[in-house]
Amino acid sequence: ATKRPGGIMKKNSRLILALDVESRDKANSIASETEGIFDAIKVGYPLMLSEGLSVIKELSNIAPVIADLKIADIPNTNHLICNRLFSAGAQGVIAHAFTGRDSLEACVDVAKRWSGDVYAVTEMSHPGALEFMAPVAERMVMLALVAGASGIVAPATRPERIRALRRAAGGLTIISPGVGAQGGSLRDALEAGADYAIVGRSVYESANPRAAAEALLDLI
Ligand code: FNU
Repeated sequence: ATKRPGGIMKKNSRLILALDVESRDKANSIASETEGIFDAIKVGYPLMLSEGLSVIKELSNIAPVIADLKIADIPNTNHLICNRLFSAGAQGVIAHAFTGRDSLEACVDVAKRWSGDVYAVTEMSHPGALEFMAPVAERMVMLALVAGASGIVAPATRPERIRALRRAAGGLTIISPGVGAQGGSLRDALEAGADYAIVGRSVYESANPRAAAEALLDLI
């Protein structure tokens, strides 16, 4: 399970499916085809803006859902956003850390009420994250710790950075996107200290998502 009490994500495959498809039917069919493989399903703007928040409840019948809206507002607005996501059935939310302690704590306050999880974004996986995020990523990890987040998001595209952020993060859960389509290696990310790898396109764009997901399992 996630390391903060309250989390219900079971650490099994250590794989999280990023379901960035834009239709409910596609989302449900991929989630059903791959049922039992992923420890959680991450949904973000593409699916929620296409189909609304109700997809969260549907998918949560298959696996715990992490809502990835990279929440980044003032504390009151963060509070309102988190309440909507948890009441829609999310088990966890992803929030930016760069907004500072009060904003992140607002998310954690709401999450605790729902026994849910907050994952704070520290350093993103794309090249542009080297401009502003990487230089302060360790400080954002410290912020995640003091704010009481369950975990952090760290880049599978740069395993050496996962290693560094793991040193700062202690027992926080690390979830790590960038495997496959963005060039990151699943094994390297997990070996560097990620608890979970997040995988999107290399599964949902595959002609056979279940086979693609099973191929990842074989690597672990
Ligand atoms: P795939 N994602 C990411 N990098 O890729 N939430 C980050 O630093 C981050 C994320 C998400 O590349 C991205 O939005 F904080 O198709 C997408 O949903 O495997 C997923 O992780 C990666 O998808």
